[in-house]
Amino acid sequence: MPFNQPAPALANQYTDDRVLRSLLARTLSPGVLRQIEPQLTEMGELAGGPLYGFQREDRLNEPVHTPWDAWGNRIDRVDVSPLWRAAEQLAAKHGLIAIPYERANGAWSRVHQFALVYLFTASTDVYNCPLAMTDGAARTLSNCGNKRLVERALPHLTSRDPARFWTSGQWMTESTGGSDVGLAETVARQQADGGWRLYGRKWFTSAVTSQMALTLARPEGGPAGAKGLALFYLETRGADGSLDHILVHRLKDKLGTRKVPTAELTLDGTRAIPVQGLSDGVKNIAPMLNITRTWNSVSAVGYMRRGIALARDYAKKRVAFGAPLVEKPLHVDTLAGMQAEFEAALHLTFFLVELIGRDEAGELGSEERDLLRLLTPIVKLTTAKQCVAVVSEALECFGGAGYVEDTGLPGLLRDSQVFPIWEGTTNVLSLDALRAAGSGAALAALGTLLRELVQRVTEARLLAPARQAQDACAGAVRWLGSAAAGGNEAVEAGARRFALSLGRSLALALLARHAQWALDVERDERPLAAALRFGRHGVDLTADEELALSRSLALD
Ligand code: MFK
Repeated sequence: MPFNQPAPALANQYTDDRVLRSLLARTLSPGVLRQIEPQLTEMGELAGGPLYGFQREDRLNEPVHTPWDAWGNRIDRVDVSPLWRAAEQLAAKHGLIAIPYERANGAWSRVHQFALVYLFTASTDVYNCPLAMTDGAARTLSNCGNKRLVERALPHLTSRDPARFWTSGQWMTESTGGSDVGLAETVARQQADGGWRLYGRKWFTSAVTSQMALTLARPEGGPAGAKGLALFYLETRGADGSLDHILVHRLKDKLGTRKVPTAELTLDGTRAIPVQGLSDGVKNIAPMLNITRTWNSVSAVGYMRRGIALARDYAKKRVAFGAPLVEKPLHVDTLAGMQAEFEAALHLTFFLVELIGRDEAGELGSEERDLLRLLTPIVKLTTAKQCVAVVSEALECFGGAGYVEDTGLPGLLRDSQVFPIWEGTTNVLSLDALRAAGSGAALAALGTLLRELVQRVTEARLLAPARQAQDACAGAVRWLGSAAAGGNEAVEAGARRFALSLGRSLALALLARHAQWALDVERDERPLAAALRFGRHGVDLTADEELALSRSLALD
């Protein structure tokens, strides 16, 4: 027999996940954990077993757009992959959207939901995209005070019955820009009967198969910019089941997220209802953005975990130069570096999730709400960058096999590359973080949080990383003060380094706090190792280059 390399395999993705289990054991009360654990175990079994197998079988299936039927009628039918159809059923049955709206576990309902999402995500070919938008729409409608829309859509969006369950699109991007949304050209025209119809081209609509969408349009004659846009609710199909004056031109030919039917479409008189007045559309859709950005963070951590789980299993099996890779010091060191990034990202993300749950349960004061606003873009941009680096490294752990399509590994990297782009690029979110830092209240709250986290650390080996986290955060805040004295250009040029420093220093402080707990309660030194290693990777990026020199370097 010729030599064959062994394929990697996955265990139950919940019971096998020391980091998630330890985080939940520290965060949740024993009663809540006992109650949700069977569901997590079931999802972990699905994710590591049948769904992972299904995903590999389904690898070549992509959504298909059929513009016309055989008799020349425009139908714009979009068929999604078999795994996507199964994922929709599973998502409804497991309450992936319902859980935070039912709020059975009060402030901890978001942790419950996102622990399941984290397990579900890497085995379902980015079905988390429509789910993210559905959750965002449910949150936005719940906040908006529009009773008619709440009563119409919320029972569908939060249903556990697959037959009643709806997903929602978030149709913002136009060819004028995915970042500069205020340039949107879609127009809303009021009809004689008082209703509204939308006219315009939406350039990046993930996913076009949803039953409804929240979208932006400018009421005719309204002022330019973000303020002049209004937030509209639309249902994609009329009573006869056909698309409501929506023409699907084509599906995007994307680097990754190939299973997501992202479409270019024209709204040619689609009926729509203003959600919340006739202006301030960007501001009114912001609750949706903040939820989908959180899904982005959770998904990024889920993909990191998947890459590491596969690479670790393979390292136990793959023999090279006379020994399995797990006995090779350099390979082990590489895995340790990936694991440290992942552990930091998981603690950072679930801290944000905890804040959202407490906010929705009415437990946050104004300082913590400012902190939540600041951390949403920071966690998204930090984890997205980590994910691409970790998943790229995971592919390298397989050598050439990581570069071969039918291993399923290249798709992981292609999908990961969407996380820093979707829902605001790293730079756009860095600028958003500056906006959220605004008056200084959020930064003051972050400083207080860092002090509290660091105070809980007593283990001698953890004192240095804890101090490093606190110093880096304080240094970033000081940098902002001194850069501001140099004018807007200096602040903007350093915004990404500032945001990443805040994200990484908070991640390190959370990791150090957890490591202390794990030493005390679980007698486990691995989180300590993660904190030391993550600290060595660096958390303070604010060191300023000379502006004019950087400019000449970039534009040469
Ligand atoms: C794996 C799962 C991932 C999920 C997949 C989902 C796929 C969805 C596909 C997509 O739709 S991707 C497209 C996503 N697009 C973006 O994320 C937009 C990126 N651009 C931005 O985020 C810009 O920062 C923004 C458009 C919001 C800035 O626009 P402007 O024109 O500069 O508006 P401005 O004046 O800064 O903000 C308008 C108001 O909104 C301000 O409030 P005021 O009027 O009271 O001053 C802002 O403070 C407020 N605002 C903006 N962003 C906010 C926010 N408020 C709360 N939270 C935010 N994030």
